[in-house]
Amino acid sequence: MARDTLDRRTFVRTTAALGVATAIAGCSGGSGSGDGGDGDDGGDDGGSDGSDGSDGSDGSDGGSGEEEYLSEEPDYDGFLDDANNYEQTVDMTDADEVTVEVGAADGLSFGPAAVAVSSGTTVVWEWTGEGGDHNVSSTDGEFESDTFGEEGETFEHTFEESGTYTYACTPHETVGMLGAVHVE
Ligand SMILES: [Cu+2]
Repeated sequence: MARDTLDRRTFVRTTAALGVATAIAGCSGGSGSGDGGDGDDGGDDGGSDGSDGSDGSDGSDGGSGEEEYLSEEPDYDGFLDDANNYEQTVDMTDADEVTVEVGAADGLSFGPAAVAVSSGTTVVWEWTGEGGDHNVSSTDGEFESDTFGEEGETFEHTFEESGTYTYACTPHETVGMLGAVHVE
């Protein structure tokens, strides 16, 4: 009996240690400030070790939470095919104001790269200071920021009309610094 318990505890501890090692290894890809951004590399092996109580209830109030994706991906006409940090469109249609990082993940990304908002929503792009000089330049010319490199700079645009808006960072457009806002 006693030994049985002990064995099980050892097993649990070993498993936990392994889980930690895996988590650490999983993070080592992207130097820093991982805002949940490690999702795109092989999240499907062994599935998101929820281990330490990341219950987050049904929350969306803390910010650092799980991202919800649109159930049906908008048609970006291939624009985001080479976009860094893009996997799916993050559903932020409940928010009045949405922040997108400029210089997310590896520094040459928008974060989230694709976001869905409701019409009337203001999107605030906020520079992280990573990756050099960036701007936000819409494909159809509807909005364009200045070019900044410093952390904390911001640019905003309010999307009144539904539709799909694509944009790029002009200096890094050719290396995949692309983004989109889908307005519902
Ligand atoms: Cu850039």
